[in-house]
Amino acid sequence: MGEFVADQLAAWGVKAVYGVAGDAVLPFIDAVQRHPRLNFYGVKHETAAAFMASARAKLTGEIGVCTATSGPGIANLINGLADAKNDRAPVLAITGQVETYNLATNYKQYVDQGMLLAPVVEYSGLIITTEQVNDVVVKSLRNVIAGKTPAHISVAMDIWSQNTEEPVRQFEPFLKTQSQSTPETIREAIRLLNEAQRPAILAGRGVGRSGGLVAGLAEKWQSGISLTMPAKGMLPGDHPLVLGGLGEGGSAASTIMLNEADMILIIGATWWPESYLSFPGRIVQLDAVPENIGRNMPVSYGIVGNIESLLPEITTGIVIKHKEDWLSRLAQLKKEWLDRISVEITAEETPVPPGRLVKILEETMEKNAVVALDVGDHTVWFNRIFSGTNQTVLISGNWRSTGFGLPAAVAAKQAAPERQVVALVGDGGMAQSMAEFSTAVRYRLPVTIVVVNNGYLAMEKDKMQLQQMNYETTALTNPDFAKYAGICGGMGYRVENAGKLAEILPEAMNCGLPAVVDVITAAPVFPGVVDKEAKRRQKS
Ligand SMILES: Cc1ncc(C[n+]2csc(CCOP(=O)(O)OP(=O)(O)O)c2C)c(N)n1
Ligand SMILES: [Mg+2]
Repeated sequence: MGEFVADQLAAWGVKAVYGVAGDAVLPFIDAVQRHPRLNFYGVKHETAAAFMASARAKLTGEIGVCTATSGPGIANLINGLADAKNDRAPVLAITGQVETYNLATNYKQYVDQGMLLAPVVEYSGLIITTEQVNDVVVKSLRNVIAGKTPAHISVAMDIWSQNTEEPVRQFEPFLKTQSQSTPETIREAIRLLNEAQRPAILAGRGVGRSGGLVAGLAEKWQSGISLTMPAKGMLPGDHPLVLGGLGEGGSAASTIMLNEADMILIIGATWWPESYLSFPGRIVQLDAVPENIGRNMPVSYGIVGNIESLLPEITTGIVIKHKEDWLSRLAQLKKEWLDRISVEITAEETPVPPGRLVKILEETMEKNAVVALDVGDHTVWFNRIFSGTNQTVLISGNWRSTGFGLPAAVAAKQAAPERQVVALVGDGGMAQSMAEFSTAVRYRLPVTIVVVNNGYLAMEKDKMQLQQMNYETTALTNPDFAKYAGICGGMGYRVENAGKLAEILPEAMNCGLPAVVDVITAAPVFPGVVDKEAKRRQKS
């Protein structure tokens, strides 16, 4: 049975399975290891296995697979599957279950797995006879591909040893058929866009490789561009029309532009931080997924289809109208913003200011690096300062789990060995996932983990501090992360001074081993939070 499942996965393009061994899945793991087109990655924690499957799916678009045993194994998968569900990453979880005759009893490690995972997967199948296998496995794969959503199958332990005569079902390419708006709908959208006097574009992860096309449209339409965090790097940040990120971690330029615009075209984004957007104008939204239209924002018109093919059509339909006043307003906003953050990226040396750390990291990394982010103050600093050239940003976008960055980096390096992979993680997130550093060592994956060591769960500290709460418990008791990297068999560096950082980072990135750069960083209250609090006080 293990062979059948492995063959079926390979036939549908799966290349890697991440998991932790446990007796209810051993035959499956064995079959994956023996399969010529599959690789099994034994990791330390099932949550990391699910994060890796999710990160791989986000980076490559292929199905990411994770596996775990029954009971505690599957319980640990939940967080990573929730991440996949929230960011629409195609992930399949395969778990073992107790023997058929122990189902629904209080036998050790039994839990109703379908019920346990119900909120985080679209479909959960249980295989208790060989006759079902084909249907359940293919149904789960179809769900994952067509719905871009996680699915789950569990296999009762005694079924693994039985054989099935079922043939492997070939991949069904029609499942990838995209929804497509009619030509009339597209024409009407273009007509609307041509009415704009002060246009703005909000571009998100769905832009993918079409960053150049977005820039082309913006140039002709004479609009500014705001980027959500996963879209950073899809368009060069130094393009004059790119005004930065959006929301708490974003740029004031971008927020002001979106509020002063009379029309916003949202392309491949669902992020709409309401408290930043009192936008009264019209919104046109373009997305590959129909249900994303109007998901989080009041949209007046939607177009659905392949972004790469629709953008040139829309651009062609735009009638050039000169919008000098708007363009000079955009230039002014961008300049004011760059002036404001220039102080942050050149600030005092010790401990390293977070803005300066992000800038040096950006200057050091390759133009097409993969950057895996964790969740915390360092993430909003990244959003604020990172301009981007052609990098891919991996992030736990909507679920926002700490501990995502390191496993995501490991999966990225293994999926795209030719690309430089850097993770930017907080000391809190590092502590949650640091066991996976030895996974990087084991599989010889030279990733660079930059630890923003500010001694706190700073994002939570900021909030507690501003609300006059006792924030003592957010202080961290950190081990020496650089030494830890060394004893795992990787390279470890500790940096206390910004000048040194510019020297050490390239060394770490080129050392050929997994490396940790532990950067002793300042923890100022994030300026976006200060601004938000000032606004709140003004109102009350
Ligand atoms: C799994 C999980 N637990 C808790 C949180 C709440 N949380 C959000 S940011 C943050 C702080 C993370 O601290 P650290 O990794 O040190 O990053 P910093 O904010 O200091 O840059 C926490 C605990 C979360 N998002 N996910
Ligand atoms: Mg921290």
